Amino acid sequence: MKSFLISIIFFFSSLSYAQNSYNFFFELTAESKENIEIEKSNKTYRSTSSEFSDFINSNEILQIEKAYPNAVLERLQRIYKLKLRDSTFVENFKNKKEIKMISAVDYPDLRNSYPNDYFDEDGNSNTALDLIKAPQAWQITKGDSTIVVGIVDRGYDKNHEDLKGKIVKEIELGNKSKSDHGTTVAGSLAAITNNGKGFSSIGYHTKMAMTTGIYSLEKGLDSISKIPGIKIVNASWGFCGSTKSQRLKRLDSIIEKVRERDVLVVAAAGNGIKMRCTLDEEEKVHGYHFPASYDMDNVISVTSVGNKFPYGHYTEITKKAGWRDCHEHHPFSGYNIPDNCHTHNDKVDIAAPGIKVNILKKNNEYSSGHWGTSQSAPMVAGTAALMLSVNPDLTAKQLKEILLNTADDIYHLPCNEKFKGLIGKGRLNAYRAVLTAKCMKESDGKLDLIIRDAVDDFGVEPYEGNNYDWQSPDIWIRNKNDGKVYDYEETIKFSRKEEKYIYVRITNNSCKTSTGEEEINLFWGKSQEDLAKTEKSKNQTHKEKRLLLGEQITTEKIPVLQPGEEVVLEIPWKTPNPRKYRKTENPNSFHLLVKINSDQDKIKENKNWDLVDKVVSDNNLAWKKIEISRK
Ligand SMILES: [Ca+2]
Ligand SMILES: [Ca+2]
Ligand SMILES: [Ca+2]
Repeated sequence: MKSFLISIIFFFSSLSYAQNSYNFFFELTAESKENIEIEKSNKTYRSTSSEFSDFINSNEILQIEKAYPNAVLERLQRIYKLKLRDSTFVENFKNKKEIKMISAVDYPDLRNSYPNDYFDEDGNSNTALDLIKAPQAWQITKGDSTIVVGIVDRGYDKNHEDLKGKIVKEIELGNKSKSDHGTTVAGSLAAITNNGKGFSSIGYHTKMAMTTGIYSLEKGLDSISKIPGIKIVNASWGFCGSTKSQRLKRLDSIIEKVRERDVLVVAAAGNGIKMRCTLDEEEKVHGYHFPASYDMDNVISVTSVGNKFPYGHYTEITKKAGWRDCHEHHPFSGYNIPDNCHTHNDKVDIAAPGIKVNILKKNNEYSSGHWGTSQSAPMVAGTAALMLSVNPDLTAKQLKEILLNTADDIYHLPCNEKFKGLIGKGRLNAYRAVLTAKCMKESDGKLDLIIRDAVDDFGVEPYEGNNYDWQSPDIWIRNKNDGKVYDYEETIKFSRKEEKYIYVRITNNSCKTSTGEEEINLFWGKSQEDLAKTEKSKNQTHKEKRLLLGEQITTEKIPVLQPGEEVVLEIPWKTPNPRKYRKTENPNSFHLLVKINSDQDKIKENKNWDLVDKVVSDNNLAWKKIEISRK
């Protein structure tokens, strides 16, 4: 009874301690590492630099220690773990010249590897560009300023600070229009990126040409597709088809000429009922909208998906739970009809974010809550421009085929089940499309499968981002087997009877298709040190005080993966019981490690390396800290 009481007291005291501390990692600069060695003496911290000693002790520090004491890699030796009583003191560390970077454990600092206009004022990333994997695509190419995408529209703000110099040619047709629609479309396609203003755009360095004025838009399509060098035209407009319509007949003959010129037309599918095209009420299918709905090799019809909310997030506006990949109702698309969405029908080819997206508006203004397939189409057109920058020989037909064949299937999401076959091949995956385009032109013939250490790990070895805790976004754990829908972890509630589910995402980051013989090893360890021992002694478990501190969970085959393709593996796991670890420092904390084994993509070995050295040095290894609660 007595020992039971003591452990209860210990539990509560450690809990209150945890509530009053804030954890950070900081990295000393390479120069200052020579002069600063931090160690504890009595209750204060000492550094070889007395000025630095005074500084650290003035910040109510609870603890400083080397984050990876056994690491061999020089950079890892400069990283310290810091525990502060008051989080506001972190500002002092940010300003210190000896400190290269400081970041909180759960707040990844991505500013070094992303464009400087990728984040809003609150530090939130551009979720639409996250979703289409734009940052990964930009690792392959940021586009080419000699590639010009045509836009057929009415009017735009040529002096907008985030567009200036981007529109290299303008064709005026008819009288001037007051429309601002072209500003929004051009911004979504290729707003100036990494200029510290406004937003980033998928097209990055891509340039544009635009037709403006009050005129027939189909005439604009004809004019712009004649410009030598233009191989992609964006049409964020359209009209309903009727075989009797003179206007459609005119467009029929123009689109035929555009095809002969080998120009790709990326067209908005339409904004649902508001477009007033005939709707099949029974089937809930929208009527055809042109040019989007032409069944041609050089025309792509683009509808929308959301980009913003995690699945199950209820929004007051739609009175529904939505998700970033859902083609879903929104209240603006027309006339309060509950099931109305942006246009979906059997002519739609692909979907891209078009709900709650960022746009440019005239007079240097911006908006972050915009909707419309007018914004979805330019994301596809901008991706096509990146593809041309790595493979200028691609035809319109090839561009379309690659974009469709590399799209991510989103029909398995419950919110999209009712749209089966009506929102195209899936959601745009810019990374996979651009990589595939590049691989058609050149390949080094080497396989490279990856699992990421952090969101800003693009497979480059070693990983040198600022996410010091290596919180892999490619490993997550769920209480139920729903992890292919919800790709983030939750706190696991221990159960004696039920298995929990680990999810592991593997991506083929090379031009070589994998064989299907590659596999993963999955380990768990109580602490990072336990994990290191478990990994080293292969399949053997080791015991201390009759406690299991880690073991291999499973070995699993990786299916054949095409360039840029990913797979999510689902692994059931009977978790350890955290109650058995109640006398350890962090009873609920456990670690998972994934190792990719492949004859063609071998893990780098160095006998001096600790596990942490190996994890950052090789993209075949990643780990994740997880929590298992007692009930
Ligand atoms: Ca910008
Ligand atoms: Ca690899
Ligand atoms: Ca790694």
